[in-house]
Amino acid sequence: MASQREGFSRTRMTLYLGFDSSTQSLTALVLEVDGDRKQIVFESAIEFDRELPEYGTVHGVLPDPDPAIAVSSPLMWADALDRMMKRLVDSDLDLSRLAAISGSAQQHGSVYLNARAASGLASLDPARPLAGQIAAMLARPAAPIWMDTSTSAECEEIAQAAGGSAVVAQRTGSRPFERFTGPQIRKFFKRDPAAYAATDRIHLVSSFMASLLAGAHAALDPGDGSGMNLMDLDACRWWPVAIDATAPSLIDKLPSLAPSSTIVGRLSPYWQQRYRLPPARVVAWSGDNPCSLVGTGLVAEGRVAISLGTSDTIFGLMRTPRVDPSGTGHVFGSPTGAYMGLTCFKNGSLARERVRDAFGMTWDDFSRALDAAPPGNGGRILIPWFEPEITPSVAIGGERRYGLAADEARGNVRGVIEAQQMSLALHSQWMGVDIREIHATGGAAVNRAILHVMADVFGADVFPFDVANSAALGAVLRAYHADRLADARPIEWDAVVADIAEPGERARIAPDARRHAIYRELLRVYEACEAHALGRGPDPAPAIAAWRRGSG
Ligand code: XUL
Repeated sequence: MASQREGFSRTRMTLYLGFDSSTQSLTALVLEVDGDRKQIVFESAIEFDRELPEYGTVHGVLPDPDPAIAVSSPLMWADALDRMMKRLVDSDLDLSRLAAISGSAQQHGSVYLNARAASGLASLDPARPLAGQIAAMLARPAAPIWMDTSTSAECEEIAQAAGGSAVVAQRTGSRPFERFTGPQIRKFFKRDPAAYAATDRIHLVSSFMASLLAGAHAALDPGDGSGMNLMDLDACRWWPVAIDATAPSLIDKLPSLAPSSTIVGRLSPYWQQRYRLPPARVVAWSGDNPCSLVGTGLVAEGRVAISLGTSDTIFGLMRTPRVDPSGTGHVFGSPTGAYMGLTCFKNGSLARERVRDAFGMTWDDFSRALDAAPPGNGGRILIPWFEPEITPSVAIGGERRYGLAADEARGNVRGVIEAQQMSLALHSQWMGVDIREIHATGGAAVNRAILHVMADVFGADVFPFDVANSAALGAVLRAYHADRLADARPIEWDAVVADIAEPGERARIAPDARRHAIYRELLRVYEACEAHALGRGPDPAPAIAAWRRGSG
């Protein structure tokens, strides 16, 4: 009897696969669903620099003498996908139960394919590795990614042609931003018109990866489409004004837009034959931030997540879109069909690493140094723009220090973490959320010393998420949600995230009221230092001195 029951339940068990193609690695998660029970049964990551050194990336980026340029290799991403599939079939999972696959990808990056791609993707040779076959389909070997800051002129041109930055922000959710795909496309068209003309399809990283799985050009979801400065956010359609302002014939080169839950195809014969995989549904991929929204359980308004990854981001769901009047934030589509507000900071994990490495520390040393310096750092401020910054917009990198010596280990450690958290607090005020609860994710969210500073700066409860990769978790949950919808057995979003993308009360980090009071005052000092560093405000020394007197 028992074995019969087991046998019955096994047949109902379904597997879902979610990827996250991020700046520095490709992660895969497998979710097993058995009735209401969900669990992650496989998790693996391929780190590009270490495991695919033949592509020559540093932190996932191809080195370039110009610090404003950041490009990567689409072939490396394809190679990682191929190798990850091999890892999956070499595991002991019964992949015949695989029902659907989806994915998350770094936002804004673009892949340029020629006219050979349409037939080439459909007729890949299963005996040969993927990357070598994709090479002939590229109209441009390199893919510009979100870290690129080289398109200020194009942002200006697009804004002018489309009626001004504010109009672009109102329509697309963001003013023209250097890393956004439209300005990147315009730069490519201006620099290399012949290669632009030979481009048949411009994918985002997300729709490129989905196309590799489906063996056909895949549609783009509004979550990632809204990171292009090309999509009408309300209508979820391409906005002709922005398209015309960007490059000629662009409309013919863009993928179609479709809701996030769209099944863009079935796992192609290439994968079925190469790895004996079933014809699982391929669900539209989305951007890492829209996926993380689901992966951190933010399917209702009022809470925010902070992701401490290569970039640091703060985001939350919005029922109705509110555009940032200061022009630093973004409104993206959410996979749930609503919207999300987001602010992105480029000097995230690489800035933390810069400070750690400058003093030859391990992460444990770093945490100890952080705890050893007092909250408020004695009024010593570090503005951590080691690289050109997105928020606020800083074209030429270079950190600034106020009352802080460059060789003072503890002060610099405390300085970088406090600055990042104060900047997150300052530049997310436009979202209008009274932040009481923060879901912390991304690699650095395992560091409780950092999360204590986060809780104290925001005066909010911080819940670290168990799965470091909330983007991959969001992707796999999206696969589950879309598969149920396609089977005409729809499931509500709060049921999708229940028991798996919910904060654990035990891990809660509560703010300290006294420290929060210190940061409330220090935030104004930080703001003054930032204004000064941007050349928009007076010397903040009097503000720092006044804070020191007040806190002493
Ligand atoms: C968001 C952004 C980054 C990337 C990182 O606008 O640029 O968070 O998505 O992968």
